[in-house]
Amino acid sequence: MDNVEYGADQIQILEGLEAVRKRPGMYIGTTSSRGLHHLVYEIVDNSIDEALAGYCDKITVVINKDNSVVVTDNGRGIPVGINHKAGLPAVEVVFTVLHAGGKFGGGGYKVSGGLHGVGASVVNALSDWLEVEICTEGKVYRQRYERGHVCYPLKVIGECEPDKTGTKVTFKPDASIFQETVEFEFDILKQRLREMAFLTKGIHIILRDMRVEEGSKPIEREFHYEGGIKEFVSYLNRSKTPLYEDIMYFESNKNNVYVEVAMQHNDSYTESTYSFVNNINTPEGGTHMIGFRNAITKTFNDYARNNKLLKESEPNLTGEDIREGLTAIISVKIEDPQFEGQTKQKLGNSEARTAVDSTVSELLTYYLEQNPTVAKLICEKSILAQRARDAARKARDLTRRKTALETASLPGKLADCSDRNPENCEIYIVEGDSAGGSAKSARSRATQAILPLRGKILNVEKARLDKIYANNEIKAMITAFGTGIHEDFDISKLRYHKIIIMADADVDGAHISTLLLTFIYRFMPDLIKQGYVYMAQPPLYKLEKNKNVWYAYSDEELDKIISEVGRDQNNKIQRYKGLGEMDPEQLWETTMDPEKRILLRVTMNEEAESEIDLTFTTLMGDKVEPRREFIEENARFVKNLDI
Ligand code: TSJ
Repeated sequence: MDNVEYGADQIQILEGLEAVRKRPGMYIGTTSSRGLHHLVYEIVDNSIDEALAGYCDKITVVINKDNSVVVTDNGRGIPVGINHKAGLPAVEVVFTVLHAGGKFGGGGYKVSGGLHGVGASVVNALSDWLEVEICTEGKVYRQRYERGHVCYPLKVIGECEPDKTGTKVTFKPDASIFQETVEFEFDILKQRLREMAFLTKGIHIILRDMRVEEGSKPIEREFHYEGGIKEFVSYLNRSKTPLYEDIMYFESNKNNVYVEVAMQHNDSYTESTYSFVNNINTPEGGTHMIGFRNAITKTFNDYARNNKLLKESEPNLTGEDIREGLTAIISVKIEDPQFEGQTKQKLGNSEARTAVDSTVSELLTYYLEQNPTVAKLICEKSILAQRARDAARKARDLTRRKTALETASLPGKLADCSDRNPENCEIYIVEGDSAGGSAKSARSRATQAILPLRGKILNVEKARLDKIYANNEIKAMITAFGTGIHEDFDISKLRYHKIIIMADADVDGAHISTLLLTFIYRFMPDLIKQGYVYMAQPPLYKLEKNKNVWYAYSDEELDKIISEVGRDQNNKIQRYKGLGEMDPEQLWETTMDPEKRILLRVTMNEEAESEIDLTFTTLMGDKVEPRREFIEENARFVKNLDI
């Protein structure tokens, strides 16, 4: 490297990037896999900015065999002219000066969020090497950096067609910084790039994975949504039944705030609203979300009153009533986003609230006037929700009063354990009476409680609250766990530190597990987030030979055991069709004995919370096709624990 002369400015530059390498966490949050993937988003954000400025409609992301990544766009190309303040080509400033972002070259401002507002220089500092190539005015320029250091001054390496322009950045993350992993995951990049494509209508984003066997074709996905967030809503509702065909779409651009909202109700009872600021998800919402909620509550109430859908004597619809079954995307783009709250994820800018509120109020009022059939459908659904909420409140008041009166009102079916220290205790949720019976006699009474559930488990995504609260299985779980639900949830009251779902190792069992997980996720998500929920792993096969017994938990394992003991007539292989086929002793030995069992902890990827949300929703929808997708992808959210 280093055939450049160093003046005071350059020394400062190097100190800046050295600081990034010393404390990478300060700049990218984490050096885990998540931080690694953020490097790609940061680079792609720059191309998205170019697209938002109107000069770019194609971005290609390639994962190379060596896990370096190439991001190419067909924008104007990072400016190569000398930046007078730094006395260096603008592109070199972009890559070597901290916080330079996209502000160089004049004109457009940086609207996309980037990672914590830092830019390409951070990616450069954290890369083993990085190369940038720019096509502009018939020439191809190149510069290379190693761990942030310039290898040679920007140079022309060839020619290109005179009207072709664009930027190509290749970088290889530094393994000494990303010590956990430097391997990119196709699915993680896919998820975020798809989201970026939804949020930037018209853009083509291509993701290509070259890490395939010699001779096979690379894996490639292209994301392109002419309808932008409107198509995002249609994607989120893909396995649901929409209440009406239209997807409402409202857009405005005033006072330096660009607002886009898309929404459609489905026939379910849960709300899925996702908000974004400068293409960054804001799971905790903020002013833009508040503006949206205000607007729809006010607008629908006005409409319902004006059109006599709500009688004068009846109370207003609440926001919750109106948002029942609503899928919505709120996307704002503002120049200087302020984030608040503990995790700095909540938008604070008040101009975002007024912009979203006025845009949605105005355009939704107009839409409802133009589309009375849709308006009526939504109002009627909201009124039903209002009634159900009322009934649910009464039912809930009843259960609350009950628990206050008789503290020990544990469900009759529960075979509780004797130990009173929750840390030692576990509860097995078992489907069916016969398996429940075996589990009861097999268990270790001191620490293992058994709750057998009968019949079909209610799908909480397809039932209203009043019905959910009336369901015996659900009531039994709520009282057994002890924590309460929703806003009453109190983890310190948890009665068992392991909640173990034990279901048959077949499709029905998987379905029951999912129903149970969906219930827990929707009503007490912290149980999952804090790692208290597990799945038992019953064996699939029993192999007996010469008085010896082996259990196999997968086909591969069975094959392995057979190859070890020899394949002959003495092998007696039994395939378990369900837990009920095991006697208590076998059930204990294979599935319940803490010394021998396999438990899977149910985890969720915090950053992909919305994705999990989708995954659960997908499975529970009524259309068949996406369900398979869930079962395959679900395996990723379940992590191996014991053994
Ligand atoms: F992050 C990055 F800097 F490394 C990067 C920037 C990476 C990639 C793949 C693309 C880009 C990028 C930057 N694409 N397009 C641009 N555009 C500009 O930097 C640019 C071009 C012209 C003008 C102008 O005012 O003429 C202004 C800007 C910001």
